[in-house]
Amino acid sequence: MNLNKQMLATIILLLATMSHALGHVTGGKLQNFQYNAELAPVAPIVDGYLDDLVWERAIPGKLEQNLISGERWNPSSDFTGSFAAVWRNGFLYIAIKLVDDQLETRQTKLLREDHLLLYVDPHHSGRKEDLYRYEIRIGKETGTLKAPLTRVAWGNDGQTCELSFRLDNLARKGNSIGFSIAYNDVDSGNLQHKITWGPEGYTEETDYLADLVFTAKIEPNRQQKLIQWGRIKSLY
Ligand SMILES: [Ca+2]
Ligand SMILES: [Ca+2]
Ligand SMILES: [Ca+2]
Repeated sequence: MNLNKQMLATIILLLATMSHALGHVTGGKLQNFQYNAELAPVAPIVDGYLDDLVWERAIPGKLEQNLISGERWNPSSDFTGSFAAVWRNGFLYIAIKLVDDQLETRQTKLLREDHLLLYVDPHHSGRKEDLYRYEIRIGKETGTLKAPLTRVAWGNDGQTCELSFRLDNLARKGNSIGFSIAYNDVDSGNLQHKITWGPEGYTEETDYLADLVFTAKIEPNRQQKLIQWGRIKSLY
């Protein structure tokens, strides 16, 4: 090995060791972390109650990553949370289930209240930009909604929630958007935890967003035909 090759090998080794030593979640690690939102045969009714058939079938994503410590969060009565997402006719629908031992919703400042923090990045920039951030107060449906968020509905005293985002042709089979969902848990007047859906090691400093991918096991047209056939059959 001549000197140049030796130097090059040393540099490569150093770089490899450095990136490993940093230990942060990088875009690379997030590549394998995604939520598949499946095409729904019928859109859910955005009323805050998760009794729609699509939510029974959707696979939940769990909020079990502590954004402050970077460690896994064990679901407990202190906080347990999950979400599911489906799409239909240009809309993304999100269902959320929350358990929180002390619900704090009567403060004037958002920081002193339990709230959800979502990022929906239709342009798939992959980064946490303010433009894509949605702060959702528990149990509250009033106020102007920032596009493309079109509706927020709560049920079961703030334990269930449904949201809809109008994404038009971005909600199509195979397309990906940036996505994140976290819960800021305020108990006894102080912020206790920030729990998110994310890979191990993911913290507040992680600038990258995971992917939400629009999937469809059956082609939309074929599925629509099947539904129509079901309707026809039910007439007899
Ligand atoms: Ca519903
Ligand atoms: Ca709590
Ligand atoms: Ca709380």
